[in-house]
Amino acid sequence: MKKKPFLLLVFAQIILIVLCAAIFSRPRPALNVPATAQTFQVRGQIRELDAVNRMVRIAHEEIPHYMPAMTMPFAVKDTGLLKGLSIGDAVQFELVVTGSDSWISHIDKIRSEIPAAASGAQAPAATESDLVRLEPGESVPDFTLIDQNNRPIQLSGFRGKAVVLTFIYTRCPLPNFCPLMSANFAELQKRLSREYPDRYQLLSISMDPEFDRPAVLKGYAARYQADERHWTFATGTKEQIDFVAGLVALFHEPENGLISHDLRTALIGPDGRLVHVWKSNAWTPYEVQRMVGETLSVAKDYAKAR
Ligand SMILES: [Cu+2]
Repeated sequence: MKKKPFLLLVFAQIILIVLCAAIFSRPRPALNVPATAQTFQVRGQIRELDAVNRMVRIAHEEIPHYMPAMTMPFAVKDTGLLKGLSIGDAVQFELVVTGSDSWISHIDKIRSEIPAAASGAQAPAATESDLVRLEPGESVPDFTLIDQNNRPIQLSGFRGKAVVLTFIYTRCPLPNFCPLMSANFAELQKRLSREYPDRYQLLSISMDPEFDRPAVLKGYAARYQADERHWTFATGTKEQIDFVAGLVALFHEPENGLISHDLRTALIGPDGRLVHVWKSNAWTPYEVQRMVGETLSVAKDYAKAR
């Protein structure tokens, strides 16, 4: 007679344990392919491998209905995928694209690297993207661009504020590149407006000055609810953009209507000196907010001490 409630209790406990296990052991969703994701099978050749930043740069063939043939950095979530691969290898890979992210989920070598003698170049010890022209602490040379209202802006015009600048282009199709930079800046705008109103400036500089004219940037700014008082979108001539990009060694190159590029986000102190450069998309608004706070408090102490 007593057995039944006991069994029920055991049964309930088992269900509870299974439920807990299911909740806590749920695989990180990023590793799964969400139902809404698109996947593409692509062929290409490896140009750069960067396990630290979970990135592989591939010169790839056309991805029908998505992207022309170009050389692009792609994210990998599992760096184990890069094991056994070398620069120069011909590969076949699966690209997953969701509304907010994109990454390589599978990659196979189809032909080993083209020998150095044949390709004429050994894998470079330091790639261009490792080089930052300016070092932290150095004064950032002044530059002039035009903003989304077609008005000239100068870096020196933001003196006294912490400036966070990044590079984007409005037609960028990869959710974890430019769209992520802009989404992160939107979040930064919220955080910094709360913490340090009027002591900061966000600056998104287009890498596509031919297409991204002020009116285009104005529409793009609205999409991210940019507050014009704190967040400027800038364009200019190709030479002007190249100058600013060169300061932080941003790689960017037009390719078949899109732009092959990597990422640079820089923090410049209120004194116009470079504080830090983030070289990938692996930064968070929280991290930048903290560094902005430190920079501003150092500047304040310095002003007091004088
Ligand atoms: Cu982009």
